[in-house]
Amino acid sequence: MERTFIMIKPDGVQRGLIGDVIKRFETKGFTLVAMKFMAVSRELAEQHYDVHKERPFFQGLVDFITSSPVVAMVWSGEGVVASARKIIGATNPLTAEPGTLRGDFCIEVGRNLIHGSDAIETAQREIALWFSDAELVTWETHSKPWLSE
Ligand code: DAT
Ligand code: MG
Repeated sequence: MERTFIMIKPDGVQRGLIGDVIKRFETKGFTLVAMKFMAVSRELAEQHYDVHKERPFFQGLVDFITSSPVVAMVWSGEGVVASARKIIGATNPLTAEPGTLRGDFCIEVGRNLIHGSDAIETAQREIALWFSDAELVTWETHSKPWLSE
């Protein structure tokens, strides 16, 4: 089954929005595979955002992600990578549609609440970076027949 990596960034944790974020993925019908509350090392932050290392905002982004704890998660479901990106909304919260997490809960790109993998291959790389195989839990929700035919 398709999986994606989701991280509630330090602003989401500090602002008490952990529950709101998790609720959106739960009520949509996706399945939680792994979750941990953690401080992020500089090394992990730099690896996670490696694709942006030449961008002017890179150092500030790494400083921000390592400044306070985050909630790292893996969610699974058919089409979860693209669907999670829609639930999250545009990178700039001011252009993110109302109803999306960024559209509803934040106002600046540097404090945009949440990360979600942008493609299936990216998700595989990020899940392997943040979680060991043993931390990924295989289980079946009792709601399965009520969510899918
Ligand atoms: P996304 O998080 O929507 O995948 P991205 O991969 O382009 O967006 O950028 C990663 C993060 O870097 C983004 O969530 C916030 C930060 N960022 C992106 N563009 C920025 C900018 N122009 N100024 C400051 N921070 C930026
Ligand atoms: Mg991205």
